[in-house]
Amino acid sequence: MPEPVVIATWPFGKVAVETALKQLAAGKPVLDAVIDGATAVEDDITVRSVGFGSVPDRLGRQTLDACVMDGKTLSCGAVAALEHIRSAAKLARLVMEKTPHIQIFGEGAKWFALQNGFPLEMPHTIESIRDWYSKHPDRAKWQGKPPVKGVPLTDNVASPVDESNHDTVTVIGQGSDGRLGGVCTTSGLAYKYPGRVGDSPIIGAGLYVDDEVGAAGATGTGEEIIRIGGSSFVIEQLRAGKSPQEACEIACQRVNKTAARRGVHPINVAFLAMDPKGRVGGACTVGTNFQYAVGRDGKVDLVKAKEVPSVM
Ligand code: SD4
Repeated sequence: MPEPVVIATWPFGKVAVETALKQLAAGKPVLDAVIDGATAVEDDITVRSVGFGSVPDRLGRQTLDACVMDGKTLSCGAVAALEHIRSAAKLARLVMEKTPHIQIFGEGAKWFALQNGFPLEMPHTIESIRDWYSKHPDRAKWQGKPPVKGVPLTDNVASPVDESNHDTVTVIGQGSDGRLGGVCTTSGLAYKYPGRVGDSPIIGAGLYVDDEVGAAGATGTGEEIIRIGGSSFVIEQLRAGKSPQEACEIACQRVNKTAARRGVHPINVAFLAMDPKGRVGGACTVGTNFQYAVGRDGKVDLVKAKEVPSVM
C-alpha cells in the first residue's frame, strides 16, 4: 500500500498539504482531501491570490477560477469568472458531480452556487480594497470624471495587468489506495481584464489527473500555460516514460521555446507533477522562483524547483 503523498504550489501551499495529509490519515478519499486543502488556502485572507480577499480585476471585481479532477474516473469540473462565492474549488466539484458539464462560467456559476446553498459574499478585505486603490493612482484620478472618449473603459480605470502578484494553489495527492486527485484554484492575474480566464479552470492546462499515468498542475502566466496545453503536455511526457521531474522540465523548455518564437521574455511559468508510484517533481522558467510543498510520512517540506533556462 503506498504512503499518502500530497504536493502543492508555493509556500502557502503548505497549509493545503498539511490539511490534505490529515484528511488522508483519517481515511478520506484523495479528492476530498486535496479539495479540503485548497479550501483552507481559499479561506486564508493573507493569501492574496487565491479565494477570499484576493486581488481584483481592473474594475475592482474579484473573480475566481477553479477546477478539480478525479484520477480514477477522469471525472472533472470547473468554474470560471465566479463572483461573490468564496469556495470555488468546492463548487467546481459540484459541477463535476451534479451536472452533465465540465465548465460553468460567470453568472451561471454564481446561480449554480446559490442553488446549491453557497452563501453570496462580499469577497473584499480592507487590504484588498486599499491595495487596489493604492496600486492604481489612475483610478483615484479618474474618480468623478467621465472616461476619456474613445479609450476602452479598462484602459481608463487601471494600470497594466500585474504579472508579479498572482499565485495559484494547485494541490495534487495520492491516497494509500493508490488513487490520484487534484485541484487548482486562483483569482487569476492581478488587475486582469474583466472576464479574463486563465489556465486554472481549464482541464489539461491548469490541471490533469489520470491514475494510470500521473497528475500534473501549473501556476504562472496562464496564457503561456494554455498555449502549450501545459498539464496535458506534462502528462504525455509521463506517459512516454519520463519521470515527474523530467516531464516538468520538458514542459518548461516548451514554454521557453514558444515564448521565444513570439519574442516574449521572461515568462513566469511553473509545473509540478506526480506519478502513480508517488514520485514527484517540479520545475519553472528562470526567474519564477517557484517553490512547492511536498508532504509524506506526516511531514511537509518546501522544495525549490529547478529553473529551466531559455534556449535563446
Ligand atoms: C492565471 N495561472 O490565472 C493563473 C495565475 C497563477 O501564478 O497561477 N499565477 O493565469
